[in-house]
Amino acid sequence: MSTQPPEDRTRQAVRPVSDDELETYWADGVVKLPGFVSASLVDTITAALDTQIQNPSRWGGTGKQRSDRCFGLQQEPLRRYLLDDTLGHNAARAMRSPSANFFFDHMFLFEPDAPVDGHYWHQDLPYWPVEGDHIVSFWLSLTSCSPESAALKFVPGSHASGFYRPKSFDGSELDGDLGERAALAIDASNEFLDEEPPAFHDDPERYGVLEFSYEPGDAVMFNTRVVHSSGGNRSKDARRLAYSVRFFGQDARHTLRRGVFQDPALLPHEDEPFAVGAPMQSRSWPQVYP
Ligand SMILES: O=C(O)CCC(=O)C(=O)O
Repeated sequence: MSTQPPEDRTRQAVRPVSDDELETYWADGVVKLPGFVSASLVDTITAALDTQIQNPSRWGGTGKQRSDRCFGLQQEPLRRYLLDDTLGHNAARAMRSPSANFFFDHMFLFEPDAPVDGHYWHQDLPYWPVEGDHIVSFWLSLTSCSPESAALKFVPGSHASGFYRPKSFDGSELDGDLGERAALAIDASNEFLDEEPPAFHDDPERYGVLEFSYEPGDAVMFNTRVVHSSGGNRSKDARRLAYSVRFFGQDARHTLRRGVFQDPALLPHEDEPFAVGAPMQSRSWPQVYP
């Protein structure tokens, strides 16, 4: 039996990414990380997320497919995971950045029998008021899932192309009230492709779509520019629960793109400075590595 205090056990419960995994990530913009966190950490995170599901934050959604974000630093067991040394070091290595800051956490729940119409193929970065190459996500599966039960899929190599316009996953209006900072938004129309994302799932072979299955504790590390989606949960009895954490590195900068949704949850606090083009800084985004 381990004699380590619980917080040390948690800290060692995230494994380092291997050099081969990093090579795959750099080439494809995504790599699956089997057994990324220990079974006990899966249990700890799941229990904390279940508490969160009962008490959603102001950013929490409703319905059979819902998400919540930017809450983990306030819950001690999640905070230990999000600020874990090994996780932060993995992020810095993936970003090839001398430092890694925690950016935000994001929970995604599909209740049983929650298919989606089509897929919501998207890239994350254009939804966020951020630009730069040094930004990475770790999506952690807390339940078993397959492509039929909302396992996250990817279009490898798509991080190297332009951006599709951000839009909501379910057709609803995205609520992007930026307050007085809205006036600072810049014209970013040249960043966006003129087309909608293709229905990659209709011809997965043509696009080389990576359709993974995951066990609890498996993760994917992905570039926030890579196109990804889940096809909804067709399982009649099993939910799909996942928890993403995002990090940024040294080249990340604030931006605000005019005319498209920019997530207001991801701006510095009102009492903190904000300027388009300035380095990312906020008390919400602690440096995790070194
Ligand atoms: O879990 C999902 O369904 C979506 C996850 C996602 O898009 C993300 O983590 O960026």
